Amino acid sequence: MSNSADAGVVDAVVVGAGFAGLYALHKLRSQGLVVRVFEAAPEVGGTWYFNRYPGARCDVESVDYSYSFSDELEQEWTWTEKYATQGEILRYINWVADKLDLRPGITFDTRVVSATLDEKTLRWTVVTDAGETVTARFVIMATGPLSAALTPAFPGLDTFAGEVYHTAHWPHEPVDFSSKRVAVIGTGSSGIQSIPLIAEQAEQLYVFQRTPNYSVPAGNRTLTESDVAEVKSNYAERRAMSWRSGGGSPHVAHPKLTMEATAEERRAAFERRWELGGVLFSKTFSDQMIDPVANDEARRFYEEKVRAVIDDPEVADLLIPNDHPIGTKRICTDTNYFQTFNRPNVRLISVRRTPIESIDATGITTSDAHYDIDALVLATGFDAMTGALAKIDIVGRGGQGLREDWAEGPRTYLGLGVDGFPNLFLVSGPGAPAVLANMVLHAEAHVNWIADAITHLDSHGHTALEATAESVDNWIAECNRRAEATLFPRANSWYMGANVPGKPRVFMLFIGGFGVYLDICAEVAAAGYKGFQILDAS
Ligand code: N01
Repeated sequence: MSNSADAGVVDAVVVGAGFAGLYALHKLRSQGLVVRVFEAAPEVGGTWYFNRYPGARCDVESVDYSYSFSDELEQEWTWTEKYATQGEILRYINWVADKLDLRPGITFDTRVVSATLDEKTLRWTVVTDAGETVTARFVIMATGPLSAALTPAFPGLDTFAGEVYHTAHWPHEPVDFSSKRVAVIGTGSSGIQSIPLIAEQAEQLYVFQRTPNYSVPAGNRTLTESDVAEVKSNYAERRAMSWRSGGGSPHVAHPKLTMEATAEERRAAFERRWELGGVLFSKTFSDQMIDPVANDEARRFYEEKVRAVIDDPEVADLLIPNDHPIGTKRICTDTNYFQTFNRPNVRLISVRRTPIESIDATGITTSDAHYDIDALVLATGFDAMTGALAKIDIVGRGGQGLREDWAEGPRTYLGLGVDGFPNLFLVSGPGAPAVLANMVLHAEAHVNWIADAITHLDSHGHTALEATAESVDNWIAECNRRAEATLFPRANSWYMGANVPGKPRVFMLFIGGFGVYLDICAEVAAAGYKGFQILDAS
C-alpha cells in the first residue's frame, strides 16, 4: 500500500498538520507505518498558518521553539530574531515539510468530521467533510489546544457594515487600516501584540478591554551571527536543559525562594527576568506561583515598571490588573503595548465599567456611548484545550461520544489517552502541561511516546492501548491536587475554561512541570504502560 494521501486503509490517521501533526507523520512514517494526515487549511502550519494578525510572534525564543529531533534541521535553519514572527515560523514549518517530504502524506482543505470505533476489530473509521472514509488502527489528534477561535455573541454583530477580522482567522492579503476608525475587542496575547501596530496605521483606535492583562516587554532583537553560532555549537546542552525544565525552555529560576533573597537580590533577579522578556517573568523565583507573598513581590515590581511608561495615571489604573495574581493567566509578551495608550489616536474603554450592549451597522454601543467605526478586530481568544476536539464526533466504546464523556470537564490519562477510546491518542491534550510548556518540544515528546507505545504493541503482537477509568480518575485527581497547591485556580483564565460561557470550570493542565511530567510518562511506559490496558482484537 502506498504511503500517500489517498489510501483508504491505513495504520494511523493524524488530524492536523501543525508542528505536532507534521512530526507525527515523519516519526510514524519512519517506523514503517502507513499514515494519512488531514488538515483543514490549504497548507501546513496549524496555528501559525491561521494567526497572521499584525505583530503575531511566538513568546518562546525562536531557537527553542523549533524541532529538536534532527541535528541537521537545527544546524541548517537560522533564526533571525530572538522572538520569531508568525511569517518566519511559517517559513520554517514549510521548509521542514519540504525537506522531510511530508506533503504527499497530507490531505489539505479537509476536516475530519467523525472518528468511530469498531469495538470488535478495535479499528477507527474516520470520515471527512469531503465525504472520504478511511479506516485506521490509530487516531492521533494533533488538533492544537488553541485552534477553535471564539467569537462572542455580541447582539447585532452580523449587522455591522464594516470589515470584521478575528485575529485567529486573519486574511492572507495585507489589511490596511490607514484613515480608518478601528475597534479592537480583547486584550489577551493576540490583542496586546496587534494593538500597537494597528494604532500606528489607524486614524482612531478604540481598545475595548474587559480584563486587564499582565504583559512584559519582549525585548525582541535581531540575532547576530555570534548569537546564532553560540546556540548552534551548544544546541545539545540547551535542549537538555529545556527537557529538564519546568516549561520547556533552558532557563532556571533563582536558586533562593523569593523572600529568602535579600531585597537587592530580589530586585536584581526581577530585573534580569524583565530583560529576558515576556512570559518567563512568572518563573523568576520557584515559589512565585505558589506563595501569594512571593507573587505580590513580583506584581509590585511589575506595576512599577508599567506605570513608568504610561503617561495618564487613570489609564494606568485601568491597564494594571487587580483581579488575579501575576502569571495565573499567561503573561503576554509585547512590544510597546502600554506606550501605545500615550498616543492621541488611541482610546481605552473598560468594558467592565461600560459593557458592550450591541453592535449595529455603524459601530459599537456600550452602556454610555456609541463608537462609530469602520473596522472591527476580534481578539477574543479560543475555546481552548477541548474546542477543536469537540468539533469532531469522536465515538468510542458503547457508542459513547467524547463530547458527552467530557461534559463535566476533560478526562484523560497523562493528557494522552482516554478510557473508552482505545488507540485514540491526544497530542498536547488536556491533562498534559501542554500550553504551559514549549509546544514544539511538548509535541515531540508526545509523538515519541505514542510511537514507542505503537512499537511496544507491535513487538508483543497486541492491538491496542486503552487508559483505564481508574487511571483517568487518578490522573485528574493528581492534576487537581497540583493545581490547588498553586495560585492558578484564582484566575478566571482559559486554563480553567472560564472564557467560554457554560464551560465547566476545571483546571485543564498538568502543572507539575515539563521535566517532571516527562519522567512520569517515561515511568508509565517502562512499567509496561501502567494504567493502560493492553488489548487484542477479537
Ligand atoms: O486570547 P485570550 P488570545 N467581551 O483568551 C476578551 C496564545 N497566544 O488569542 O479576559 C469583551 O487570552 C477577553 O477578556 P477576559 C497564548 O497562550 C500566544 O489573546 O475574558 N471582551 C480577553 O481580553 C494566549 O494566552 C501568543 O475578560 C471579551 C480577550 O478577549 C492564548 O493564545 C500570541 C469577550 C481574549 O484573550 C490566547 O490568546 C497569541 C467579550 N464578550 C496567542 N470575550 C504568543 O506566543 C473575550 N474577550 C505571543
